[in-house]
Amino acid sequence: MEEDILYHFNLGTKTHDLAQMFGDVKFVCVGGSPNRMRSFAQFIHEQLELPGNAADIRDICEGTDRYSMYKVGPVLSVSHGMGVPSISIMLHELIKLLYHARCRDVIIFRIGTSGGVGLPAGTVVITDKAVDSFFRPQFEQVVLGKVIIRSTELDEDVAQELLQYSSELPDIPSVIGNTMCTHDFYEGQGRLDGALCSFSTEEKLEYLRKASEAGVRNIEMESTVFAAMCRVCNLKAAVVCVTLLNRFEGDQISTPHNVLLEYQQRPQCLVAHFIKKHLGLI
Ligand code: R2B
Ligand code: URA
Repeated sequence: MEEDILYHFNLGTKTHDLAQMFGDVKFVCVGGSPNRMRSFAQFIHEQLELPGNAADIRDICEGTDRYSMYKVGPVLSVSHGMGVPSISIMLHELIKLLYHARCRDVIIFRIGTSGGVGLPAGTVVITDKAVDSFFRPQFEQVVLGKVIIRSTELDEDVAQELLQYSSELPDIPSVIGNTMCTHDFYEGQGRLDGALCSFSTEEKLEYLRKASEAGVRNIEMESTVFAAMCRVCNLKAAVVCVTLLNRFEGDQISTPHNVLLEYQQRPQCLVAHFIKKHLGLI
């Protein structure tokens, strides 16, 4: 293409020097909420002891309200919204951005929240395989009216390394397990508390038991397409999500706000530790 417009980022190859802006990126962290990804960028700024004021970090995508993007040294922090369609649009443009910027040896992390399957709230799940609602390690994409199936295996070494680092940090209980990705937060995740509910409590628990038997430790809404797209594009990828509740015990997120905030910092601390290790800072 003579010009590539990354429409949802409000960036383009003719309007921006992407190699100059992003050429030194080595780590990309993506997560659902724009505010959380801003806090993460500020946290990384402090952790890497970079010059300047962390509070002054600018949203590179301020020209659009679809996604937010912050760059701190070699780390790019990008929001992706909720659900497969939202993250997949973002990933198309992010992967093209990394290509245009001629980035090499990038590791990408999704840091997020999830519902736990038989784990206490606050546990960090490092994803082994991302599975769909039938517990299959695959992502189905409809292309030109036909279903294309892509594998959702993630980088095993990065996952093991993250697990090792979690044991070096206080208060980050972590496990490696499968992550189920659904297309809905309510019925799609077996919740009884949505506006619609077509099943009984017993049926819900039976489904969660089957998920658990298939190695599923948590449920969220983006991991399969994230894993599939990164794999096809040869990007080393990991998914690190904290559980906000144990779904065998309930559906509502009733944990106090300050506790939820602390939980959400756990994947951030773990990934920051990984980055610092890789940069030789610790
Ligand atoms: C986790 O949390 C969000 C739903 O509350 C969704 O984006 C996800 O994967
Ligand atoms: N995010 C989800 O997708 N599910 C939960 O239960 C909690 C957070």
